Amino acid sequence: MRRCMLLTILLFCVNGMHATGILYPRSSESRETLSLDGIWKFAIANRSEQNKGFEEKWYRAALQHCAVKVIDMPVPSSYNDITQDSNIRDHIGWAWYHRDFFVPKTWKSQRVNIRFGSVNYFAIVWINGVEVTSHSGGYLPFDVEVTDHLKFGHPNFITVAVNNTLTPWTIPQGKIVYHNDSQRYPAGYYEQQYNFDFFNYAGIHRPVILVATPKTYIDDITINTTNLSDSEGVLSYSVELGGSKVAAYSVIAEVYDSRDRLVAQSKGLTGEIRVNNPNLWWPRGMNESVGYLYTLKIQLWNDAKNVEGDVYRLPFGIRLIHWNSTGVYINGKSVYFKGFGRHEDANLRGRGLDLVTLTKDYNLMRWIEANSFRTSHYPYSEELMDLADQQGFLVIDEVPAVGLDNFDDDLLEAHKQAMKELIQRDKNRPAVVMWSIGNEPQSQKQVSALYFDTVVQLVHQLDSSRPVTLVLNKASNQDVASIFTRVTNFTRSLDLARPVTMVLAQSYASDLAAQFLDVICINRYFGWYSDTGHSELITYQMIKEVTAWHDKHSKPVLVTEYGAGALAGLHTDPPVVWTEDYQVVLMEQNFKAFDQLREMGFLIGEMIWNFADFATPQEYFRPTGCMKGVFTRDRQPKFAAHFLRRRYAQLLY
Ligand code: BDP
Repeated sequence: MRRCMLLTILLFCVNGMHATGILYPRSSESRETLSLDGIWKFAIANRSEQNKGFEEKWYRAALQHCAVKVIDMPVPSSYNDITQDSNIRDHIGWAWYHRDFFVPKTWKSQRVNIRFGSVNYFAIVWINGVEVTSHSGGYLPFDVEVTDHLKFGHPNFITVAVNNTLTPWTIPQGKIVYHNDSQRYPAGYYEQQYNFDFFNYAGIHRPVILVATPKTYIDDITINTTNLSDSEGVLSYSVELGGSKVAAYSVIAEVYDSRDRLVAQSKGLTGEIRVNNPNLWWPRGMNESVGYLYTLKIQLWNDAKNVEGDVYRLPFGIRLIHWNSTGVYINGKSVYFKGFGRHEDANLRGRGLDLVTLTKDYNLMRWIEANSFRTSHYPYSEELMDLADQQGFLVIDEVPAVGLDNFDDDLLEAHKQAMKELIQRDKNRPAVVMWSIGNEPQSQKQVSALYFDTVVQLVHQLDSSRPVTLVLNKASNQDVASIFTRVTNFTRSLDLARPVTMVLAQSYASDLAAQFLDVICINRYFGWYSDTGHSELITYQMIKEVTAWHDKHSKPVLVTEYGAGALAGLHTDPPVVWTEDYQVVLMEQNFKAFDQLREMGFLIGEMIWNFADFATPQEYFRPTGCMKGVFTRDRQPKFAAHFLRRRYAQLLY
């Protein structure tokens, strides 16, 4: 593990790698869980004293006994919006968390793991003053065995140092910019910049859970549907065990239906299971039965002693995906995605897991008759993904590789690691029907071709059962871009009174990544970022654009973003940008294009940007946030939501 503690703002550390599995903590007859969520103690390190916590070893004792101002902080939550203090909201660098906890005596004979759902971005964890693990990457779980560090039947304490600094080698990327202009900035002044528009919320974002298992334990489970016939579903499964006496145990695999009836079984670490007359997992709207889940019960058995060992129950669905040049198919039926780009974002808790917002969002997505969403622009919580499995939402599962720019080996390693961790976490989820390896990279750069080829190959190798995509937005290649910029500036210098426009139909020409993908996803803001206010061009431009991508690559195309900002309550007629009215007009014009493109046979979906308004960094063109939601940030419908609902209700597969 590489640790660069001193120069924290240049932090680019490699993960403390865990073994293999990262199974969600579930209790069973052999497993107990203990949540460490609640109010923790919290402090930030001052800008000028970033290393003080390490120098003074704040992890050796309770934070409230250290020379730092300590406040209460809920876990899970982002820390940014909890106080009135802009230093905390805009903090860059180290933040410290601490809490006490008690471990029952009965756990002494067990193996105990600690598991974090996610900490943004880099985390170091100490138990009772001893460092036990570290992790980089803000949106994926990590765990580590802590048995030897715990005091059973006694109080314990945990300290977590969190660093939100983004660098050119983190996923997503950012950079620390020093301002040397002494006329305007005091000496040493720096800021964090990043290539995306969502606020870089930080902290312990998802649950912290202690898990006690037997010493020989189930470390990982993989299950896949390999074949479907009218009367049978064929599954392949594999199990990985951990611990020292693995050889003493055999594995029993049993499949239960949703009413808890045993329907099939097998033995061994790997094997095939056949389920007669299976209830297939179907997404919303494609079948009367939606989101049907079975349970795979894996049980270890000690033959010599004739006793049961570890037991884990994994929900899974029986379904097959395939794809070709014009479509994606679930259980043989072609899919049309009608859904959203979203964010995990809510008032006060920022990006922290919030079951209230999460549940409300599913209610809204069902109300509006969506069937899908993309986890733009990072993996969402496992609690959220569970409901997608259960409610039959199709998910395009995205890593946090948003806006990638320089493509060097260190970045590639971090990107590959994030992909591995995402697939490890979500591989068994029926709702996940596509992997997205990123959003809007500079894919016109020559160097990006080899880079994305490598990432796609890795994903195919890790999981050949799902298509791979990357969300593209290239407008033109760099040379062309600079020529266009110069022509535009020149035109403006001749006539300031009129807007300058150009129809962007060449975007497909400059991109170098689409050739490696199974499905092409594109983001297009016609009538908003280009030809602002010219809604009459949208249908024409969208049809040209999508057709060009398909013609060039012979692959299905999905529009993953289109949309307009709208301030709830603002109206004009005729509509102008930023009003609710214009948002609806823009949608209407896009819908006309989508309808024609569907008839042409290769458009496989439309996802409006965004489900709800969300927080951004402070920018003069974003009034407190991105306002492209069809719902407000507190989940009330804009005019657009009703309009979208009418469309989604009529759109069939
Ligand atoms: C797209 C990005 C998305 C932004 C959106 C916007 O993918 O994250 O929020 O633009 O500017 O390019 O609203």
